[in-house]
Amino acid sequence: MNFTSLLLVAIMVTAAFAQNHGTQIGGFGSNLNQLGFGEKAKKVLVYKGIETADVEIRDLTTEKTVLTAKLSDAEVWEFSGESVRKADFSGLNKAGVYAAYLGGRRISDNIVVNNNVYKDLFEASLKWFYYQRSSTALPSQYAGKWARAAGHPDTKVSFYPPSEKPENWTISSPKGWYDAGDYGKYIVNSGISVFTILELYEHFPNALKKFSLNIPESKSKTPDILEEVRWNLDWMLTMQDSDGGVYHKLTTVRFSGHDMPETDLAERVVVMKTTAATLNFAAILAQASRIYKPFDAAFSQKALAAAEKAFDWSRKNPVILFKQPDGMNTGQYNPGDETAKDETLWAATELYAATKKKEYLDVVSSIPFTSNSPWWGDVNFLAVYRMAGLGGTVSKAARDTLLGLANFIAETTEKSPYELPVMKWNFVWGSNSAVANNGIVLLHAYYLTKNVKYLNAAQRALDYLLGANPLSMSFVTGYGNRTPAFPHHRPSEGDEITDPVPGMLVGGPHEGGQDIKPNGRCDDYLQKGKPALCYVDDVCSYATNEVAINWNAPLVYLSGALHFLNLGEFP
Ligand code: G3I
Ligand code: 9MR
Repeated sequence: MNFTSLLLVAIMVTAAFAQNHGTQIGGFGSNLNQLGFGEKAKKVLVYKGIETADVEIRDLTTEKTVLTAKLSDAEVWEFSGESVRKADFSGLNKAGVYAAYLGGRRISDNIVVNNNVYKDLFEASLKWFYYQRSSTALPSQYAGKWARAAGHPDTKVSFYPPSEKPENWTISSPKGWYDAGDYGKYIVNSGISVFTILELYEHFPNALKKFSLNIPESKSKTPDILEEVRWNLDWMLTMQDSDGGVYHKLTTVRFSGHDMPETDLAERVVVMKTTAATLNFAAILAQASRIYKPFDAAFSQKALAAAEKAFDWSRKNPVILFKQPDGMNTGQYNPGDETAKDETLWAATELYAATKKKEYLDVVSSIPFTSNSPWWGDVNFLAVYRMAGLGGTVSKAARDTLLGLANFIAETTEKSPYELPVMKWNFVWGSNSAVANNGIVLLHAYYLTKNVKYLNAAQRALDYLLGANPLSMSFVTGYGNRTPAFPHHRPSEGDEITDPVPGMLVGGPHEGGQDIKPNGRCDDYLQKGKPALCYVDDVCSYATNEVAINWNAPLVYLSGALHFLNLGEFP
């Protein structure tokens, strides 16, 4: 092969690499929230250099130094192996655009300070759920340049394996949100996702009644956030069998190609009913029956009846775990969830909140609260949130549990060299959602106590997601200075648009490496012992760079709550 051919091959290989790899290069040498801060918020930057001078914060309009801050002593952050120093410049509380300097050299991205700094992010993170709608076209009037045709009508869905149902058995199960980067619809993952968004509405109803998402239902009397969630609730209701049990998921038998929804024409199927799915369903429909009552009384009644029927089914079928049928490879939402005690507790709290029936309180009292931030496989803490707000003896136990975990997370944050609410066990598949959920625990504690230490630590959770991390990147598509360009998200890959759909939180770093295949496209991005660095901005990395409804929901909550708190609202 002559030189010219060799050069051509080298150029092509480089281009291919660049086409699918985001190469994140840090900003000016420090890491901080790339969107900025509310005026009264906690403000921290993390720096890796060794200079001893003070950090100067300069107003970029006047070029004057408005504040100086000392850098802490260097400490090693165990999750990245970096030696870092931090500077707290929370005294900067005047709206404006600033930057940090050290010894006359600029060391930070722009630092935007104003009380509306998270509005667009919150709106985009919530609007993303509209982009995840199945069974409908997304016209440009609502979807802008990410408009697309309808996919997956799901009006004739079969059962899998087919041998377990009569021939030609089908159900109609339209609507609902695609789970993530794939086109599956999963009840278990809908549970915590819907809860989290509805919890934000319950905490800031007045602000959210006025918040438009520019969706087809925006002209109705029902708040847009509730109209968007309704798209998934309507689907969830179609997944309940006549006996009250709920099918675990609706997907194709195998994951589809990375194309647009309207091109994915493979047979769609539902699979076995499970206890976890049925209890997630019961909890969510009970919660929805309370929230939608002022807007749609008939739906509220239907939701509550379905929830009670689902709970009854679960009492007769207490441990039916999902088992992936032979030949199927789509998402499972199990293993990882081998008990239904947490779902039973959560469903009972929501049914108690909706009905005040003693039979549900008796179940709640029979299952202990546990102190783990919630995720799809452990929803015990969602029961803690619900009961903490209800009053009574059980509520006291819930509040104690909530504050116990919040104190641990806040103390971890204060001791962390990065001043982050991040623990070793958070570095799992979907680590960014674990950090976001830590932030939600902290905000619930802030609401209960008004102790600003919880608010400050919650701010650091959002800071981490938006740039205060060793990769010096914002993990949200389109929001920040260095953001994911190649998320594992079929519509973003399949459309002819360079920019990925905006407002999506990618899963984030962890050492699992489940997407690394020998000689595969997803070359080895792992850095052993440094989980905070194990991430690659490449479509191949579904273990670090996919997006999911249970990851965006806590971002919606965290960015929305901090936005409304910045505006002076309080639950
Ligand atoms: O529960 C164990 C824990 O005990 C253990 O210490 C830990 C470390 O090994 O693993 C934990 O199990 C993990 C489980 O998530 C719970 O965190 C599994 O290893 C891990 O493989 C599993 O990953 C899940 C992944 O699907 C694969 O099943 C993710 O949580 C889940 O978010 C992801 O969900 C997928 C859907 O199936 C399909 N749609 C896309 C979506 C996002 O990638
Ligand atoms: O796209 C799928 C993603 O949603 C899942 O989280 C992931 C793990 O279950 O699987 C992805 O699908 C891949 C499959 O697992 C293996 N062949 C390549 C598929 C596309 O990346």
